[in-house]
Amino acid sequence: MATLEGKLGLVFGVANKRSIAWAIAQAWHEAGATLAFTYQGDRLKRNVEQLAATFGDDVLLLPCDVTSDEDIAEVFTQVKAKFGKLNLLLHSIAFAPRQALEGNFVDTDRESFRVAHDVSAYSLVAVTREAAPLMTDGGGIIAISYYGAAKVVPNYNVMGVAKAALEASTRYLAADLGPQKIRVNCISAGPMNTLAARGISGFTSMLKHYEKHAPLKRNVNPAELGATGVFLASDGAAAITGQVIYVDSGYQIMGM
Ligand code: NAD
Ligand code: 0WE
Repeated sequence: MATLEGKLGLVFGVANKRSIAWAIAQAWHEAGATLAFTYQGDRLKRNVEQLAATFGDDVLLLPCDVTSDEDIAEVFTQVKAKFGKLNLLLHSIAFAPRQALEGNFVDTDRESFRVAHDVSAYSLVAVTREAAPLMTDGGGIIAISYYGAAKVVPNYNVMGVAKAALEASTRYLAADLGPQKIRVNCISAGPMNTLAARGISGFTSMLKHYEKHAPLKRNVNPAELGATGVFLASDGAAAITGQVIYVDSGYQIMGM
């Protein structure tokens, strides 16, 4: 029997087939979970519809811009109506205005800082608050982070500060919700060739840098993020909460 048989999950952050959210959703599905999806806006609806259709023709699909409290509330109203409860939630969302991801961090303007933190960190708090009352048998919540939360990665800038807030939020949420057997963890992924990485100047050389310097001398593939997502969501991880698990070919252990 698959490890997530009978589990009900909600996935935020699929944009296309390369999305980390899609890699984890596929692995959750293969492990036996039943999933619902949100998509950011009409621009992405078709993509998510087509991907979700590979799981069957009655997959729940809901629009959600995480900067909107109304959108978030409506998502959980619909999930409650369809599922009645929830076991798993994946948060795989980040955004900072493009100009904030180049040049010096010291030049980050107030609005870029606000938007990056609203979309990339506060949204985890907002969706967790709505999900918790539906997680009546306990639950597993996973967010996706990056090493720039912990160390300075050139140009990652305000996104690194927002990821630090995401990781700290994971710990505070884990402490609040532990008594309800709701676990909250981050997967810190090595660089992946997704839409969010496209057009980041120097991204290809970053992939080469990991190949050269990570202990495993290679990059990470989407199925490996999926497998970690299944583990963290499964009863095998029942005593793991508030953690940041690095899935990065070991890059994070190196000092030089
Ligand atoms: P992606 O572009 O496929 O996913 C990003 C998602 O964020 C998209 O689905 C987009 O619709 C969503 N999003 C942005 N603003 C939103 C909003 N206001 N409301 C709702 N959704 C919104 O790229 P990805 O690389 O799969 O990114 C997923 C997560 O993985 C992000 O948190 C990212 O920081 C993290 N991550 C990415 C990498 C990488 O190298 N690609 C590495 C580590 C961590
Ligand atoms: O979290 C990310 C990227 C998230 C992201 C991407 C974009 C591109 C388009 C957030 N906001 C935007 N805004 C846009 O307008 N990653 C971990 C991938 C990434 O992005 C970098 C990296 C890495 C790695 C940016 C600079 C340096 C390294």
